[in-house]
Amino acid sequence: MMQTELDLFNPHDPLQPQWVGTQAVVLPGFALQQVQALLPVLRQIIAQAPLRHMFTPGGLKMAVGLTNCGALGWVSDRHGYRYSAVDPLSNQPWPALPEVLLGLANRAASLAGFSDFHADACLVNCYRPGNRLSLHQDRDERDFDQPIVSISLGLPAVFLLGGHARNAPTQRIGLRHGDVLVWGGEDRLRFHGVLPLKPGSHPLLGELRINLTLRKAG
Ligand code: MD3
Ligand code: FE
Repeated sequence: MMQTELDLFNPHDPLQPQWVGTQAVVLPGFALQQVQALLPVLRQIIAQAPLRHMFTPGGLKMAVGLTNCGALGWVSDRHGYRYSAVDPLSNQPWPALPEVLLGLANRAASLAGFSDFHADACLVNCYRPGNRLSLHQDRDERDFDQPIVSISLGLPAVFLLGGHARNAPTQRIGLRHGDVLVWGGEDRLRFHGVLPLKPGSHPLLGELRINLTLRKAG
């Protein structure tokens, strides 16, 4: 890969895991070798279960577009947040969770010390420039002992990692195309969010950031 002057100032070895919590790790570029296989699979999922803007229980339309694959999919509406076995747009099951994603997520989880991760849900979040995700906890899953694996694709983003209280200080973590994160154990319920996406165009994805989050929801 091409080395630029900027890389000389980057304090992190691009292949070295970065522990950002005792059980939270960023694996820079871990998904890069799978990207060419992931993109057509992702297109197929979105063709079957289109990206949509869900409403929060408070009646606000979410800026981030989303869809799901796997046995369970995360949905939000006036009634609340929950996992559903069917896509409410089609009343059909969500597209299957592809092997290429499961394999990648299991390898990442193992590296982080979670050797028996059994993902049954993958949330696809699609950000456009200006879109943000406000500080929240992921608490809709049944088993908080199972980790969460996330894969970032397309435009870079700044991820906010907070603590166990909403008002705890946050650290900023840059996430780039191909980076994989694993969160588990005591870091599993930390508040987190994404700052507004900066304008830009990614050579493969254009003016988009896609984040895939794999979980065991059921
Ligand atoms: C840290 N997505 O879908 S993924 C979400 O980039 C979500 O789209 C963000 O937060 C995104 O719920 C961040 C990384 C992530 C996921 C779950 C976490 C980080 C986490 C749970 C606890 C702490
Ligand atoms: Fe989250």
